[in-house]
Amino acid sequence: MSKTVTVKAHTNIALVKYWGKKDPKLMLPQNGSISLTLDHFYTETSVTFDPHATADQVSFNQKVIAPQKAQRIIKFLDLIRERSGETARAIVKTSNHVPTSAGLASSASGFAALAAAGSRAAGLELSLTDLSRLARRGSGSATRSIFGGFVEWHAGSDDASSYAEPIQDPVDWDIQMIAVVLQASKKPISSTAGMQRVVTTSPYYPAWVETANADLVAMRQAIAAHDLAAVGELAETNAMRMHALNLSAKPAFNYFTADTLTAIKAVQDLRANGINCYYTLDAGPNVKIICASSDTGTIKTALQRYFAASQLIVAQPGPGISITET
Ligand code: 2P0
Repeated sequence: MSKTVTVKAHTNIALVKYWGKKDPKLMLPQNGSISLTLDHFYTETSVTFDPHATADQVSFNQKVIAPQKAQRIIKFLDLIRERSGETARAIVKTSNHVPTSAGLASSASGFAALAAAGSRAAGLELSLTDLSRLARRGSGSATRSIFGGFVEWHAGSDDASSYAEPIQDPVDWDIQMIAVVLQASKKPISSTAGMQRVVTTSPYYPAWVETANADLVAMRQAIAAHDLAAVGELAETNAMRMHALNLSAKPAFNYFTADTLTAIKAVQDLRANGINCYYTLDAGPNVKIICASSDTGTIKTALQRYFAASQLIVAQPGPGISITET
C-alpha cells in the first residue's frame, strides 16, 4: 500500500523582495530576500504515488484540475520522480486556507507543501534545507515557506547554495500584518513573466539589486533589534522600489488598483498621526500593513472608513511546515 503524506505550509510575505531570476531553470534569484511567514494563510497538500494510476491527478479545493492546467505541478512531480526513482503517477489533493478570492493564495505555500509531501511520499527523507532547495524549483517564494517566523533566502550561485533558513523563529516580539484584501482586476501579468520582463528591460534593474542587497543587511539588523519602525520603513521602501521596476519596464505594467492607493494613503495618514504602521505590496492589489498588535483596533477603525471589516485580516507570525504520514 502506498503511503500518503500530508503537509501544511504557510504563506509568507517578503519584507525584502525577490523580483527577478538570474537562472530561470534552476530558479536562482538575482538577490536574496527576507520574509515573514504568516499563521493565517496556508495550503494543505497530500500526495500518494499510486502504482495503478495512469496519469498524475491533481485536485484543488476538491475539484480535479485539467492536466493542461496542472502542468507546473506535473513538471514538479517529474522532478521528484527523477530524484527518487519513483515511477508511479501521483494523486495530489490540495486545499488553500485563505478567504475565498482573497488573491492571497500564493504559490509559496503551495509549492512548499508539494515539495515536502511529494518528496516524502516518494521515499525521500530530505532535510529542511534540502526541502527549501527543492521547493525553490517549483516557485521562488516557496523556498522561504518551508520555515516559520522571519526567514532569509540566500540567493546563492548554484542549486546547493540557493536555499532559505530561519533567522528568527519563534518571533518573540509584537509584530504582525493586517492584510487589506482588495478586489483583483485580471492580473496584468504573472509574477514569473513580470519579473523576467523587468530583468531584461528596466534600466533601473542594477540599482534594484544593489539596494536590495543593502536592504538585506539593514533588515537583518532591524529584526535582531526587534525594531518595528526600522523593519516597516525598510519593507515599505523596498516594496515601492520593486513596483517602480514594473513601471520602468518596457512595456510598463503595475499591479495597483484605485483601492490600493486608498489603502496606502490610509496607512500614511495613520503614521502622520503617530501610529507605527507601514505597508508592503506583492504582485497584486492587496496591501499588507506591518504593525504591532496593540494598534490593531486603531488601524482597523481607520481602514473601515474605506473598506468592509471582512476585507481586513489580521495575521500573526506563523510556523514552518508540518508533516503527517498515513
Ligand atoms: C516575493 N513575489 O519575494 C516576491 C515579491 C511577489 C512580489 O515571489 O516565478 O510566485 O514562481 O518564482 O515566487 C511571487 O513570485 O514567482 C514573488 P516564481 P513567485 O515574495
